[in-house]
This record gives sequence, structure tokens and C-alpha cells, in this order.
Amino acid sequence: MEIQKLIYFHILKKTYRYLVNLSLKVIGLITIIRIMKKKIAYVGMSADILHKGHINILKTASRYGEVYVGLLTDQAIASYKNIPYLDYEKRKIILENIKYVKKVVPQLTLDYVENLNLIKPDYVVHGDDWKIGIQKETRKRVINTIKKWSGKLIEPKYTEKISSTLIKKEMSNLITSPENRISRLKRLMSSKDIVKILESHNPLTGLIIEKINVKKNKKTIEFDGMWSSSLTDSATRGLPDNSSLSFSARISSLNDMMDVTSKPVVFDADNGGQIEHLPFLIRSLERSGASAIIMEDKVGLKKNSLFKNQKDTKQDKPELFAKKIKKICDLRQSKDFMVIARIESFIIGKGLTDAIKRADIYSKAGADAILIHSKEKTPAEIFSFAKEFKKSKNFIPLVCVPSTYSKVKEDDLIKHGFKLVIYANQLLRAAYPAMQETARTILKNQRAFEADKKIIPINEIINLIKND
Ligand code: SPV
Ligand code: MG
Repeated sequence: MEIQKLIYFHILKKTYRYLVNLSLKVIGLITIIRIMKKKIAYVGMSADILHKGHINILKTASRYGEVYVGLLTDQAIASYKNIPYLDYEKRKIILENIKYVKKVVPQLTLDYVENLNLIKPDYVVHGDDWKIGIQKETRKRVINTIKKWSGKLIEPKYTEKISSTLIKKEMSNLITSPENRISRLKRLMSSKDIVKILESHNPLTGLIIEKINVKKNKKTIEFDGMWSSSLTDSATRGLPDNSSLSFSARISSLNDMMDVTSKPVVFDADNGGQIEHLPFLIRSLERSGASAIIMEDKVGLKKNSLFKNQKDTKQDKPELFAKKIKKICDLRQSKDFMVIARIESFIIGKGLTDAIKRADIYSKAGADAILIHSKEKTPAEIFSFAKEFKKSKNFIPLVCVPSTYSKVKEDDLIKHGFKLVIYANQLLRAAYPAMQETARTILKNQRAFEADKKIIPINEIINLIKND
């Protein structure tokens, strides 16, 4: 009996040792596999202006695994704020050369889920500032997604008092170079659903467009640039919109506006003048940093397109106008300087067929976009044009000026394929009656007191432009 017990004990001991050895080997094997399969730490960022906050996040992430940066594309950034200063490729090159970064992949939306499902990172690293504000929802979706493979969210403390937005604010006095400003419009048009520009007739209105923004659905909305309008430039100087204000005078005041702003400017060049004079105009515009020229296909004495009576207005022969377009394409120094051909067929009652025929010719001549103009009360005719032109193999982006059909919403324009909307005269139209009313009030009351209530206080006007 004793011997039997001893044998059992011996067998048990052997089995126990065998199992311990085996499990040690299995654990060892798992550890080796784990070590061999490097962990991945995912960081989503825009990385436009890199600062120590970014480096802190990347450094922290590198402690958890190989750092994959999901770099937000220009389109992704444009979905919730202004497009970045540097385009995607430039930002990618910078990040790829940071020692903490293993790989840079494009993140096509503000939302991480698509990339996370693809990469299945072990960690996502983000500053803890996204617990509140526009990114709150994005954060929730990250947590729910990585939960599926037991991924963890690491949230280092946000580096206070530093962010690209803050740096950009500080830099707003350091106006961008003409080259950067020229290419910005093209970048905006390829990044946003629709680019919105507003008429500016002097540096002060330029500053309003530069700075004004509203918050809607947690997004910051602002104008993308300025329209240098022949109508409001002329009216500001007490002149009719018939080209009596010379290009040199208009470019001189354009430069004043350029001196204090950074957003792209689209220049209204009437019909561009004589083809022989175009080299001088284009040179001046590019030197100023204008992003685009809009040229209308009219000849003879210029008359504003919104006048009812257009009986003396003549359209250029499409082949001759195409020559002007081609000439600008050959002349421009920057490939990003855009030539936008403006079709006046609807203005002079020529109809859809003529407009489409011209759009094809202008597009083939090298135009970057077509402005289809209308003075109707509804957008029906420009929408009919868009529908037809979309079928053409020469289709290029569309531009509109909703002055008479101002009820149209941007969403509707987007649906019909419009990429640029020009609010062509609203700031001057706002300022003029306000100034008239103030002048009348002073006359009526024989003092300025009554006008005070409706105008900006002295303290605000003297501090409007900072002297630092
Ligand atoms: C302008 O603003 O000068 C324009 C647009 O060219 S329109 O007044 O509609 O002709
Ligand atoms: Mg004009």
C-alpha cells in the first residue's frame, strides 16, 4: 500500500513538473510573439504648424508602440475649419521626418473610425482637450471602435497656451506671400464643397471678410476670400461701372487691400480689355497675389450686367474670347492662378444652347472654371445650364453670382455642381444706406447725439485697428 502511494506521488510530481515546464514554454512563446508583433499607437492630427504640443503627443505615443499618424487631408480639415496653410503633401513630408513617427497615412475625415478599423491599433493617443468641444463625439466613436480589439485610449494632458489656431492668430499680421495666396483659391476649391467669397471695395471691408466668423452646428464658418468688384470699386469712387475706372487705379487699391489681408482675392476684369494689354494686367495681378481673374465675354462699351435693358450689349465671338483665355494661360507665371470665363448669354437673352456652346469652347481654351451669369429672380436658368454642362466631357467647375436670385441656398448650389459663390456687392449696399441715414439724422436734429445710438462708439473705432 505504502509503495503504491509512493508510485502515485511520483507520477503526480512528474506530471506537475511537466505541466509547469509546458506552461512556462507557452507563456514564453506568447511573450516572444507579442514582442515580435510590435504594438501600434495611432495619432490623428492636422500638423499644419508643428509645435511642442504635437511633439509631446508623438513622443508619448512612441512609448506605447510604433507611431502611425493619421494625417487629416485638406478636405477633412476643411469640413470643420479653414484649410491649413501647408497642403497635405508638405505636412506629410515634415511628419515622416520626425524620429517618433513610423508611418503617415491619410485620414480622410475628422472621424477616425475608418482608419482604426483598417489599422486596428493597440493604442490611440490624443491630448485630453477633445473631451469637450467639436471633437467630443469623435472621441466617443474612437473609444467604441477600439474596444472591439481591446485597444486603449491614451490621453496626455493638453499642452496649455499653445495650438496651431493660436499661433495662426498671432501670425495674422504676418501676411502670406503672394505665391501662397495665389494657390489658396485652387486648394480651397478642391477641398471644400463650396467656396464663398464676398465683395470688398477697400482694405477695411477686406479686414471684415478676413476676420468675421459665425459658429453653426459646432463648426466655424467664414468667408474664403474677397471679390474685387468692378461695380463696387467704381461706385466707391463715384464712377459708373463702365470701365471708366482704369485697371491701374483698381490694382493700386487692390494692393492696399492685399497689404492688410491674407485671404484669396478674385479680380473682376470686365472683358479683360485688349488682348494686347493682357500681359501687363496679368503681371500686375500675379504680383499683387490675386488668385484668379474673371473675364466676361462682352465687347464694346461696358455696361453692368444687372441692368434690365441690355439692347446695346454685344457678346464677343466665342473664338476670339477663347484666344484671350489661351493668352492668359500662356502668360501666367503660376499654374495656380485661375482663369475664370464668364458667360453672358443669359444676360443678353441668348439662351442655353449658346451658353453651352461657349462653355465648351472656353473650357477647351484652358479656362479653369465657368461663371454662368444671370439676372433672373430664380436660379432656374443657371441650374438648367449646370445640368446640361455636366454632361459635357469639357465640364469644369461652376461659379455663380446670386445677386438677383439671392434666395438660393448654398446647399442647393452645391447640389447643382457650383464650386464658387460670389456675393458680389452686399457690403457696399449695406454701408451706403447706413451712411445716408446717419447723415440725414444729423441734419434733422442739428446735432450728432441721435445718430450715436446707431453707430459704432468712438472708443471702438479708435481701437478698431491696433497699433502694435
Ligand atoms: C461686379 O460686381 O462688378 C460684377 C457682378 O461684375 S455684376 O454686377 O452682377 O455684373
Ligand atoms: Mg463687374
